Amino acid sequence: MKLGNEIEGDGRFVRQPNRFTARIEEGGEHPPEPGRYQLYASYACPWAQRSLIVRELLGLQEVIGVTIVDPIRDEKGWRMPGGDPVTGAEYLSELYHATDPDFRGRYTVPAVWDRTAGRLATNDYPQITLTLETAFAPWHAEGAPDLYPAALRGEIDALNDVIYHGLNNGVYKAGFATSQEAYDEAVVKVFETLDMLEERLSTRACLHGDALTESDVRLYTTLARFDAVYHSHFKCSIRRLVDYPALWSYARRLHAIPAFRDTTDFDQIKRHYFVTQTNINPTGIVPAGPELDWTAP
Ligand SMILES: N[C@@H](CCC(=O)N[C@@H](CS)C(=O)NCC(=O)O)C(=O)O
Repeated sequence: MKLGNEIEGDGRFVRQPNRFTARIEEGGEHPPEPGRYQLYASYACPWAQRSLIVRELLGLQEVIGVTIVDPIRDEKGWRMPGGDPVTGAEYLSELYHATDPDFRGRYTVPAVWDRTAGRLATNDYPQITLTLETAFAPWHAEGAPDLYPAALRGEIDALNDVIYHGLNNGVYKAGFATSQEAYDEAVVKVFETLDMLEERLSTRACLHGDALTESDVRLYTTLARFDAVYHSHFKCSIRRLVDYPALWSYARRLHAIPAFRDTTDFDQIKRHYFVTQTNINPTGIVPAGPELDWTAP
């Protein structure tokens, strides 16, 4: 895995900016329409799983198509086994280059292809779920949850920011650090964030009260990977998820919801991180365990 210019001189990992950030919005270049957009996602990737969860929670499966990539990336990046039925591409990189022939970064999931425009509309992962929640509201299934209620948006955005820096991206900062100082700084923040969330969830069912929101989706995808991957592979080893009673019970409660469970594939998650990220696991050996019972009541 080549992080190239994403490692700073002091060993800190600084994530590349999202290259395609057009909004799917009414009156814009990419208007929301059923059948027009194809989501490229990997079950292994926490950023991509967010969009798979939200798509299913909102009942948008017939409105937004999905192509799932192979969990093991080769030197050409994410591959679509048998070819992508929508574009015919074999590699996701082809869609990046069809959109920007000069693209030089990592070809990342999630990415959304506009079939009418014949180009990628966005790979801006935090915006993709918000777009499904807002611009695609006319196509939400009856009774679908409101994951981004207008009255809570300020609070949701603020907490998402803390969760992103401390945890979602915090585990990557710990895992990809190439200096002790950069690792120490990141790992402490990961556990400070988990401690704060443990306290918050000891008095409420979801992060913003009783109802599920965008913040819960974002937290879940990191928790689902924590003990299986981040604890060992990213050296986030001060505590495990199962050592946090409120967080572990919350994670299992979310996992019991079909949109979360159906899109969580522990085997693909483990194989992806341990086999693909040879910068930190050069042998590519996938560890056995840990044995966790995600279905325990
Ligand atoms: N788009 C973001 C986040 C999405 C992301 O990092 N996805 C990972 C998988 S979890 C990916 O597609 N990586 C491809 C690569 O590193 O070549 C980024 O550029 O960092």
